[in-house]
Amino acid sequence: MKIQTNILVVAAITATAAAPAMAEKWDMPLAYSASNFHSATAAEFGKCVTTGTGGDISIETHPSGSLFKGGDIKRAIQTGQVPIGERLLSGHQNENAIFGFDSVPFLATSFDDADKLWKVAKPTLEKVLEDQNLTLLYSVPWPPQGLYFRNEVNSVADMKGVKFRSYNNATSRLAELTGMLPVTIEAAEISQAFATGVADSMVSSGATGYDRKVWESLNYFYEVDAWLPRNYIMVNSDVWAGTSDANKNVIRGCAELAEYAGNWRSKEYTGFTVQGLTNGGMTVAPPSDTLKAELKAIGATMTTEWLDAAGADGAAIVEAYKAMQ
Ligand code: PCA
Repeated sequence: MKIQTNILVVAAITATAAAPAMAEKWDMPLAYSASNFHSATAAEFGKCVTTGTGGDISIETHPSGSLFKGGDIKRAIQTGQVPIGERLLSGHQNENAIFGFDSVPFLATSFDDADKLWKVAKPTLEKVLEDQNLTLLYSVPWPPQGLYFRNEVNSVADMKGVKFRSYNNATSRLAELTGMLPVTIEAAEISQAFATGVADSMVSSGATGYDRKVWESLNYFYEVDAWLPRNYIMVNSDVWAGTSDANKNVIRGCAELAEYAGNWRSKEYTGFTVQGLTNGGMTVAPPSDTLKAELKAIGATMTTEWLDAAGADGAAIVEAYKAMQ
């Protein structure tokens, strides 16, 4: 019995030695600049995987949309052009409303609430992604979204006709409902868009305004705290199925660390970057009571519209989230 076991062990060792794992390089496209905290988190995740797998899988990140632009990253992963990548979750709201659970105005407006919403939405989202040949690895929220303008705005009437940079369906809809003119522009290109007058406003985090130095063109940031949209990291499911269990474990471990570190960075970065906007010369203020009330009403309209589009799955997410409050 003893001898047989030893033979098996030797055979197993020989088999491993005879077929060493092929080292693979995974290119990982990112839409945002290298200086952005999501990109810094992804770079560390990449290093963690490279080290943890002993170089079996080495991940190289490509920030600023240099390999694929934000809008093309998910498709590139689905079709196997790249094995892994990061994208703004709500960027796919036009495919399936579920992707927009994080951009429902005023549903979850703090990090704690965004975390609760994430926990209840995650299983549904994982299923939607799995049907698209994608496996979810981790997700990190952006800081709360506020409104940027070139000129002072105290009510929705002041927004009429303003050119507005949007980044997903919800932001385009917000522009429509406030009488603004939406134009979709990737974060990597907004400094240029504001400098040349292609857009004069946007809804985004202090982090993105800071990264893109928007004080060079814009003058006002209103802390509306409309929602906290998320980025997520996905891997092609065929590539995932072909990955050894040992390497999968390493990747899952690195993903958990990255999610934790990314959340922490996002929180820390909120105050730091909003201060950075002030230092850059911008007026940072809460919205006027009028604007606040008008935005709440628009938010209610958008919530109804999202629930209509997201059907039973969307309603279940919102109900489960409200039950946690
Ligand atoms: N920054 C990204 C998405 C949300 C955010 O805070 C952007 O503006 O594109």
